[in-house]
Amino acid sequence: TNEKQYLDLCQHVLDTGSDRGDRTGTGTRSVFGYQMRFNLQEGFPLITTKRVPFKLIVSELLWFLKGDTNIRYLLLHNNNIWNEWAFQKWVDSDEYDGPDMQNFGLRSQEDPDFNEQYQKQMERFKQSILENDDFAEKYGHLGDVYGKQWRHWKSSNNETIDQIEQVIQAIKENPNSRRLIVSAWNPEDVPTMALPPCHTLFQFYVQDGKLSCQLYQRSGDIFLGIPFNIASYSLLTHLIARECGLNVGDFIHTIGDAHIYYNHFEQVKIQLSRTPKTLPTLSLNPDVQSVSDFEVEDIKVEDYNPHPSIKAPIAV
Ligand code: UFP
Repeated sequence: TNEKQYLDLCQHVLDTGSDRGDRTGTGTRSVFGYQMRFNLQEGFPLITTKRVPFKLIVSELLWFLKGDTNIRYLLLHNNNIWNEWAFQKWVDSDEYDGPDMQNFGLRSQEDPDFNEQYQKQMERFKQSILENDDFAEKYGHLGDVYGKQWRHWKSSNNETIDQIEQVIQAIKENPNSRRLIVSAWNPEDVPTMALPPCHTLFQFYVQDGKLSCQLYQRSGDIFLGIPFNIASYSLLTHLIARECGLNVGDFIHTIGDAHIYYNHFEQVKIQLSRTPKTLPTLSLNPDVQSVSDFEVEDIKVEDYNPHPSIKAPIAV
């Protein structure tokens, strides 16, 4: 089944991975090069052995597809997953007048007193982004993230390339093409990016009226990131298929450095002890055709009855 492939990945890395240091200082067990294939006709691959927050996946993907790079849209949808990156810019600026927020990611996890101060500043930051247009313009933008590379790639003659629009045109006009690619990896931007894109590149393929998508993900946090990423790109495949008048085929997930952080081992073992449930189905508002026109309320999963969520610290 679809979900078994994810559980097999977890087991494979635990059993055969190499223990490696990493950028975050947490330590991981990792393999290099792994592939999973999800048949999207067999249900929507939202993992059921723990609850995965589908709403966050939807608002993040729609944010990318709108070409938006300002976290205000995410905050309006109660989505906090990109906050830290914008917050960093604010606390590094001259305008910031609160307590020292140096290295807030690690300190907020280790020091409860600091965490209280941090949460307070983060609330202040979020309020300002939501209520103050100038502040949102100044500190809400994340720069060269997916929305920019997908929809406003800056070319050398200062024009912008809309890769999503182009790939949709190409799928419609030339479905046999072997060049149906969207790249988020921009070597010119990478040195100055806080988080170089994990989802480096994806490619589409059309056969028998069905659209398949393969993602090359350079780095994958198997416990926290990967279930999110599987659902996000499966949803993207559905949305592009809708606009192109196609059915969905497979989502193929190829991962470079596939790792489990040391402080996720217990959680992974709990998950591996659970029996997967039936996968949910995806329901899209039938009146919406274009990927740019979808709003969060147009996208739902039905019959999602997962095991309870499992908490784990995120490596920053
Ligand atoms: N990561 C994911 N999926 C994502 C995302 C990040 O698994 O969508 F944005 C993880 C992978 C890695 C870390 O553990 O975040 C990024 O660190 P690095 O740039 O060092 O690979």
